[in-house]
Amino acid sequence: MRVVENGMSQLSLAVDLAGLRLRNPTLNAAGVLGISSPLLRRVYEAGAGAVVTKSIGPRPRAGHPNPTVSAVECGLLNAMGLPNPGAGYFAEEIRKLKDVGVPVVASFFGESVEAFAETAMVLAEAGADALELNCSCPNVEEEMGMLGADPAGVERVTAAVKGAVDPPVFVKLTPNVADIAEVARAAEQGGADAVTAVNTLLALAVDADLRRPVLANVTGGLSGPALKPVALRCVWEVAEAVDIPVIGCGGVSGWRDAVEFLLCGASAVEVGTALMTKGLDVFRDIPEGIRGYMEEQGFGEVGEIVGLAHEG
Ligand code: RRO
Repeated sequence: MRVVENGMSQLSLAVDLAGLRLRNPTLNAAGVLGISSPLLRRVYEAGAGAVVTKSIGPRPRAGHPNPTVSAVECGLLNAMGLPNPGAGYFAEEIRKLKDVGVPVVASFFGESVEAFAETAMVLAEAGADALELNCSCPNVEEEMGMLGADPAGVERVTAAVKGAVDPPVFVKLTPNVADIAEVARAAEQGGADAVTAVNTLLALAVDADLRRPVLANVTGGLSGPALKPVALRCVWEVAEAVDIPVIGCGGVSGWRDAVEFLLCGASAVEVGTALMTKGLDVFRDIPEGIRGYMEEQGFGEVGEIVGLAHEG
């Protein structure tokens, strides 16, 4: 309900994500503009509620050979292959962001339960306000496997990370499973403070002239507008399955998309591919658009919209 004081309506865009207070419900998605402190600082200064780093592993990793990205109908295909400078190096980038007051969500991965926990500890020690456990990258090697498709594995890794660090832990889920609700429940069971739904959808592009797949890795992850209806369905199912907050991700490019995710049960949204097509202005436009929607519809707080499409 909107509070009216001295004739002025008090409308708040602030949200609480498992104890992490954001000035508005937008973040960048992991992997987009997240590889250095100056870039992430720009994301925050453009208006994001908090910033999310590129997924960081225990040690430096080169990633897959080129081509690693391809524009496809209504989206983007990537097989970056988890390139990152390693947690030891990136800890310093997090410290620089904390020195200037930027709320940081550190996305991370490991190739074993121990590596997940150790990487999380390094990033938490550096001052990350929250951690996003990435068990859902579609571009991992066979031997690493897709942890996010194994509910028992997700529960085990989440519990190990929760036992190792203090900041809230968000678990990022993959849409590449038959039952995403089951994996979300496993994350909650392991102690996750929130879940992010979703990572990219496993996909492929082929070049008719070359008669070969476009990406050197053959398959990649699909993001952007093509992913949005899948992501909305995932957020819907996850929101019905768990009691922890859900962060929506997948094809958010304008305020209307963001509102749709909130209505399906997301407490905040991550924006990825749209940052490449529309630029940093999305972090001004989306909060402004949500504010306009709230004014028009008579809402005082973002939380009042969350999950409304499930009612009635
Ligand atoms: O680096 C990547 O290839 C990558 C990652 Br870690 C991820 O989580 N999602 C994605 O689409 N690409």
